[in-house]
Amino acid sequence: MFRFLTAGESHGQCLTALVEGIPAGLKINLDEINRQMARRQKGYGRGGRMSIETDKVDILSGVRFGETMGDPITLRVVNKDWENWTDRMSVMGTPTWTKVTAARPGHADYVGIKKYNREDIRDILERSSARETAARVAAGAVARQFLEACGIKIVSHVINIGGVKANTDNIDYANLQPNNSDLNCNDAQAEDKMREAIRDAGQAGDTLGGTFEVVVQNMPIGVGSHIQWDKRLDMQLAGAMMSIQAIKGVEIGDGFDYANHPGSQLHDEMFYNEDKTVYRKTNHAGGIEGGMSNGEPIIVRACMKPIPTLMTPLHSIDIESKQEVLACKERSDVCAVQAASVVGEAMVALAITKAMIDKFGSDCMVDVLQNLQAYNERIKG
Ligand code: EPS
Repeated sequence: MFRFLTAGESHGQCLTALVEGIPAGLKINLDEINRQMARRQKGYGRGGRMSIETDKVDILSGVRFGETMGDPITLRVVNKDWENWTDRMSVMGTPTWTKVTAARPGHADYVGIKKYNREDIRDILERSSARETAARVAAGAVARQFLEACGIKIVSHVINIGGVKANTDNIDYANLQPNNSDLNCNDAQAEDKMREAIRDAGQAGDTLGGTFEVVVQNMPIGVGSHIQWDKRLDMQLAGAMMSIQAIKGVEIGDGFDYANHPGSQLHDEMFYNEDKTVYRKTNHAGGIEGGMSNGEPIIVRACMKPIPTLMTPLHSIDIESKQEVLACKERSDVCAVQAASVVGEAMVALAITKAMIDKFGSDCMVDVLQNLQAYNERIKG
């Protein structure tokens, strides 16, 4: 059993992730966790908050002398900005600050206020903020270290920002490498145009969304299962990806394009090579058949909507007076698609880790790796 939870508000004291089920005996590299944290922060189009924070993880439990013990792992990311918000975000005392009452269309503001019976939109926006994804990236960075010990790698790339599309012909998904640019796009020409589009949107007080792909390489065959709806790996991946703030669409492999062609053109034909291995020449299925990994790279695509906090605000209502007003302006980002691609990697890592642990066990790394090796031996050919 593997699971994780996060806690914390955007301008509260810290964000926390509690990760349970990582086997004992996994070596943890804290610098590598913090490298993932820095990747989430660096995208072109991020707002002022990113220059305040340098997200670093403190490990508070579950790791001793650099190795997991099988205990729940607690990860903490301190919000440096908290110091500037103690008046508005104090744990005790009486509020002295004016309430936020102008709901932003597209945000959790209005529904959250109704559902939770609150009077200040801040009680909703603090937790619905995508700042929470810092805790997910921390948890995902631990999951990635587990997956790497099993030989599995996860990479991502951005393929569309605000309608500017990268060239995605002939991508070698099995060998796709991490990209360290500020938009995580492998097409340098398109990336320049994306930067231009973000700059223009920022100047107009507007925001931009986009699309990215997360790829899982060297995935063993048969993780996930066809036997029950909630054991299907594609269901677990789609749910994990859809849970990221502002994600509105998820596809696996050819996804919605399956609707446009006959079956004869879309199912990945099977061949047998001299090494007595079954192989495919195509990967329309995105590495999953019947809810199970089929050994091809897993390809998950997600679409992020433009962030709803606009510096040229949209028409809305004041939740207190019911007057028509312009939506509130909170400091925010013009475009966070690069950050979402890093968060997407983390969520995919967490979903794959759960499915791997369901299959190969979670007590200790020695058992997991032996189980994996014995299984790979049995299914050869
Ligand atoms: C974010 C921190 C936030 C926003 C953004 C993500 O910082 P602040 O609200 O202090 O500027 O930049 O949050 C949102 C996009 C949102 O919808 O709330 C972060 O650390 O990623």
